[in-house]
Amino acid sequence: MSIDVKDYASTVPIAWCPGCGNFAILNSAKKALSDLGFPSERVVICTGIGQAPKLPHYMRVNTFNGLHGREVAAAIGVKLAANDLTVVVHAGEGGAYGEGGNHMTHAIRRNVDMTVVVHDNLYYALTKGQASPTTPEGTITRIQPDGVPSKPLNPLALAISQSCSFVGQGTSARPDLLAELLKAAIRHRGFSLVHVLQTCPSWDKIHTPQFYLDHCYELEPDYDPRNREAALSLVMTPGERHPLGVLYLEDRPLYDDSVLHGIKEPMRRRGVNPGAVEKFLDRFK
Ligand SMILES: Cc1ncc(C[n+]2csc(CCOP(=O)(O)OP(=O)(O)O)c2C)c(N)n1
Repeated sequence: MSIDVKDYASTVPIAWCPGCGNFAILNSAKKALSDLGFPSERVVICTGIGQAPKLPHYMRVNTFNGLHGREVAAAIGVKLAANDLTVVVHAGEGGAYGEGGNHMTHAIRRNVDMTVVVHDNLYYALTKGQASPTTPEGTITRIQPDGVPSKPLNPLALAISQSCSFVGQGTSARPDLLAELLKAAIRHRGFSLVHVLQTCPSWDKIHTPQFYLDHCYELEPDYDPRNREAALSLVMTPGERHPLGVLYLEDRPLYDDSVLHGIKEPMRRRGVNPGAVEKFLDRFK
């Protein structure tokens, strides 16, 4: 049964720039949870620092706001302690692929059951538009006046190459499509990466909503996301047009299951048994 989107409304004034793509992503995030019928108390959104990480401030939902780039690490802890909750991360591409690239890579490899939504606006937006891991090579910024000297990271190829269990791409210019993608990602059991091509009216005059409408296309219904070679070749030759939808799917055992040894009860209901802790420590004597 779906839940009224208004149930996720927060009274915190929104501090994003007018026209920011984050507004559309926020609406898609609320719509996805409302369509899934997930009450706000069943969801935890973990974030770090940046414009994207402000998202859960503008929703009535449990949240953990930690350090820049450490949102995925915090989310793993939350998921293992509260394994009955739905854990979602919202991060900028700077936090997710730059400062937090290590955590992201290893969380993908481990396959923790969570959804990571990366708002890729191509810049470090909060700190005034420096180049981020995905800024196109040669782009001139106020900090890179001679142009960005490095090639941009290819996060989709990285995720697929590491057998990420769910890899999807959406855009803030197509919020309804993004809401559907988020629903599929959250429903998926395993590590889901949703890469969102996001507009940033303050630092980027090129990648406007119209740009993404013109340069993105929906994957054909007969596209097979379980074909690894096809998925890799799709994202290794990015070109001018960006595919939207579920790019890659792989069923893998969950890290959560292997470390929790079948325990279904969340930690807050299990309580602490000092005898069990001592017994556990005895194994290392
Ligand atoms: C470890 C660490 N490095 C750098 C910073 C400074 N810092 C805070 S937010 C930010 C940029 C955020 O960019 P991004 O993660 O892409 O999110 P956006 O603001 O673009 O949504 C930076 C560089 C920090 N707080 N901590």
